[in-house]
Amino acid sequence: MSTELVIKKLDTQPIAGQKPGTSGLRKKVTEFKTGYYLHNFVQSIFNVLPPNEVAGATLVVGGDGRYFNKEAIQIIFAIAAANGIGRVLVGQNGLLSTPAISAVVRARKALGAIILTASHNPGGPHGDFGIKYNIANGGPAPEAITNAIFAQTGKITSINIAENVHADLTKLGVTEWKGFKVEVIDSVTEYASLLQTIFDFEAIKKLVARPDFVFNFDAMSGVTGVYATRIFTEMLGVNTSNLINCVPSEDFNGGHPDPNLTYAPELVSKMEKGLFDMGCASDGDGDRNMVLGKRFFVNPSDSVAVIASNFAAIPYFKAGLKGLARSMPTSAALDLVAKNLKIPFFEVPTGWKFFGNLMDANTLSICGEESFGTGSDHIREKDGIWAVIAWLQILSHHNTDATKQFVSLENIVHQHWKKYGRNYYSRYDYEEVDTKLGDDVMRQISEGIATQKLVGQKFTGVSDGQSYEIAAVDDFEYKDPIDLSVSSRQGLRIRFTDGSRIIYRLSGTGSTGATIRVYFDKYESTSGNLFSETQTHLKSLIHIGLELSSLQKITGRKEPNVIT
Ligand code: G16
Repeated sequence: MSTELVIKKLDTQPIAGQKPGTSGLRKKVTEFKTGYYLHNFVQSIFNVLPPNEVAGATLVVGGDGRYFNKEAIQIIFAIAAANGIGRVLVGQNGLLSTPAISAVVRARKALGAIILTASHNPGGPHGDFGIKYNIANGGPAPEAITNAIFAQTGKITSINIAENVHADLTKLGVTEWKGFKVEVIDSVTEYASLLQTIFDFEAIKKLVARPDFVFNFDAMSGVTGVYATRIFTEMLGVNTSNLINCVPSEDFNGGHPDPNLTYAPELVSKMEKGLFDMGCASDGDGDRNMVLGKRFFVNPSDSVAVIASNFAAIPYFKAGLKGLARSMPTSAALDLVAKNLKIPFFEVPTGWKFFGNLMDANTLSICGEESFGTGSDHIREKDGIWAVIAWLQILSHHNTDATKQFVSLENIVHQHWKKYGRNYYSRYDYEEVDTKLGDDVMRQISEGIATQKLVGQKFTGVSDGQSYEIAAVDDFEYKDPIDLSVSSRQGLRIRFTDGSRIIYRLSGTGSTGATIRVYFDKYESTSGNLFSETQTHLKSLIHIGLELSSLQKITGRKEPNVIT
């Protein structure tokens, strides 16, 4: 006989500021631990979901293992039980990467998932925490749902909670109450099985075994350590000594688990020394990826374009691609691949949630974002490990004859540029800027956009002497072609007559002040200069972008914190 649930109602009141950003609600851990901050948000999710869909349904819960993950999971069990959920699937020790959660939701036909992560933001007692709701397709809830959850947080008065629900997260198996179960599942198995149906692991094993190819992976002390150990080592034969920072840590060992050139210094310096042929990193929750060749950085915008143009190397795409998509600030390299393949192409706002509808409507196979996100319709989240294996598969495809000279990652990207031309691309991040100053920078540009007075302005490039003329300016708006919903104010866009673009956005994933992002994209055709250094090549465009926004004058910042 299983135990009856002891359910009670807690009185609460609305807490200001619980508006989900680009990808869920992210705040300091200290805020999440105060009073009913977490409880209120979780109950607000249930207040939005139709009770008949919740009754007896399966919910997936897990996170990237950051500080407060385990306590938050127990609170979610108790609230889920009291709101009628029938079964919660949770990763062992509370660990499930964001892509693995998406895979489990789909495989188990769950109602949805609650994901506990602040992604690439630092963790620990003074770091960030985050929560987001994913729907039954395994992807992030669309804006209509996140807006409804936010509206609930503004009027919530009570929380339903089961007093006697607590489950041991360390042991696989089921704990049961009357009408409610918690099942602790292996964090890796279901996700790894899915990847085995997508890629040719045998071919990759042969690549990994080559003496002239050394691979290295940095999990940045995030959740992917658990996946890397099982998938790269046990399934693909990578030596354990080539995996670094693969033990998940509650504070990411004091690091900033953001796989980019600034925050993954250990891997970047090894790659610059030429120690490995391929080096990759993933973020806290395993959905972002960075791919490096020997002394060579693969820009994320190029990465998705190269994967798409080499789709035939990946068994999952053997029937061809349905369509391609990128977020608006991502470079236009992918557009050229779609054009060449004569398949549909979509430009969506920043945020993986915008790809879900297109995938569900069978019009999208591969998509990516400049923010180190790459993925496909195998799930509804971006997928760091998938992207790394996609590159391994492409390398193995180009190197089937072991007697020939090794075709490197750099060779493959260079071949791509020679075929399509190159989009020189860079992003400048100014982090933790005073919120008002961030708004002032955006206002400076948006006024010129509103009055259209920027159109027709001409500049002479400070370093290349080239003439740049503004052709069009707007604040990007997206109409979802499937559900026809409209998302406005998605980034200030300045387009030049030669196709170059400068884009300004405020990040929606930070927790302190404003992070200003400025994106630069300049196309060089196949007959142009394809092999310049990126910052040198973009110097004139960057200068124009900083001048137009008065960014340095308004914020007092001479340099960005991160340059990609
Ligand atoms: C999230 C979203 C991505 C987005 C990124 C950056 O990623 O899922 O789609 O590109 O944030 O957003 P922002 O520029 O607003 O900071 P993640 O990995 O943080 O969940």
